[in-house]
Amino acid sequence: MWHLYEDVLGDQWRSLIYRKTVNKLRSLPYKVTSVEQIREMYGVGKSLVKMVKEILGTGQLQKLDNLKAQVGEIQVLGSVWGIGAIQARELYKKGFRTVKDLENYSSLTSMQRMGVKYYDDINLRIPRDEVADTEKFVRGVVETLAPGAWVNAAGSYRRGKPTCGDVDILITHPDGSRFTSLRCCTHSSHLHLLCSHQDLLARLGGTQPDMFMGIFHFQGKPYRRIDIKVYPRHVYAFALLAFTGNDVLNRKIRFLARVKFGYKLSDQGLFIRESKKKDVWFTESIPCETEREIFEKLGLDYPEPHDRNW
Ligand code: DCT
Ligand code: MG
Repeated sequence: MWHLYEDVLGDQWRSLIYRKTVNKLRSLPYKVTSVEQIREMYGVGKSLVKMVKEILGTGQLQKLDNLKAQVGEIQVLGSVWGIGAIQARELYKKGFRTVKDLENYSSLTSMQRMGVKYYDDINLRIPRDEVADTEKFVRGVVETLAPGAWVNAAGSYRRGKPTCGDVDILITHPDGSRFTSLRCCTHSSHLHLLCSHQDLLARLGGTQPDMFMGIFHFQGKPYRRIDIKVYPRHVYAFALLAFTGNDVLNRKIRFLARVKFGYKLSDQGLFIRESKKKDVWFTESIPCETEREIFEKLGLDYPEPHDRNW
């Protein structure tokens, strides 16, 4: 209950009470087999005695089961595309319990409405062949906008997974002047081009011009989630590393970069700390043309993408 209140429900106060209680019970030199053993303890109230009694008598705790059910419903609401953990809790407080409940809720953003509408489809895994076909299709569209552009499917696809949760596509152009026209491909007017092109149907999600988050419907397959990100060539290796993942590897190497060298690693580069004390970094990244170079700069062995499934 301590963890559910803290991690999912964001109720720090209740979490603290349970944490204290758990630690207190854990610190006892004996296993509690009767409520009499705790009744007189400092800070033990009636409700805790009641709960311990229930656990000792039935091996269960109804309050925990209820809380787990509530948390499960909040997590489902939070799994809708565009709805975060905090909003999921707010929606739950407003009385929403299932994704279906959200269908006619007018206060959702357009992204969230699409997340609700295509919820079942989006939750299906995508066979990697379909990701490859999508990458090929996007490459074809991008080629018409900026010939010579690089288009790579990253994420779990690049790590060799047989199925993927979404399609993560990264784009750059080795020629800086061409890159400008490429950035335009994620602007809404150009998205129209993408949308009307064959079956690629998508909506602008983010406000940044170099990012497109959408849902597409390709060749009669289920509706799928796609993220398309456009980076300048000089940070492309960092972007490719970050969006190949997996997330655990990213956390690990970012942590290592920080503690070993005081560097900040992100999808935008590898930055040297400007001042020893403050969280201030130089804005210019250490140049790295390839992912291998990034690992070298961090003194780490280079893992092939399929060895990055930690
Ligand atoms: N990522 C990260 N931290 C996160 C989430 C993602 O660093 N919390 C990075 C690593 C993977 C990449 O972004 C793409 O993210 P997802 O598409 O969410 O993950 P995936 O590894 O591609 O897995 P899935 O098959 O579920 O899409
Ligand atoms: Mg992915």
